[in-house]
Amino acid sequence: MGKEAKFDTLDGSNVKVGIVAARWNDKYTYSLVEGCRESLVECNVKAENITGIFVPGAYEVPLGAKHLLDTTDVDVVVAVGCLIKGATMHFEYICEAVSQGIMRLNLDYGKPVIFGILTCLNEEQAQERSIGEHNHGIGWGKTAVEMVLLQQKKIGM
Ligand code: CRM
Repeated sequence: MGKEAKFDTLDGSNVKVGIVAARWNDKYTYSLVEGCRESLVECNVKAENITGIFVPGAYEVPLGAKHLLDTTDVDVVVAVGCLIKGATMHFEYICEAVSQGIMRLNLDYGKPVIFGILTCLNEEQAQERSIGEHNHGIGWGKTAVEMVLLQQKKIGM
């Protein structure tokens, strides 16, 4: 078994998805959102069932995700950001806070919040993972649909 589910096993026609994305490093985050949207469409998620919002930076992403969970009827949120290490400790603090914040939402709400945050040591790593055929957003869209179907017991092992 591969590490990713196949598109034809993921019927997202009744799945409602929220996407919250950071504008920091928008060259990468916008491409990640596009990849995510494309894979949602490939899983038959309807355009009207996708709600997207932007927030300033990755640090704001967990609160943006919480906002979607509180104010919409989404089944899942894809949390998108791109952190690139700079000269200070800022990167480490934000990475830790964001990953903790996103896991907390998963367990508090009992709904999947997909960790779509790139934590890169340099621009090259961000580029490789967000633009072109290795756009990680594609996998995050599929993961979102898979987790909802798992919760709805529509797919299993
Ligand atoms: C990001 O997504 N955000 C970055 N931010 C912004 C941060 C947040 C602000 C306000 O709360 O702190 O929006 O998420 C950064 O400030 C930095 C700078 C890091 C540094 O070395 O000065 N980087 C990012 C980032 O890479 N990605």
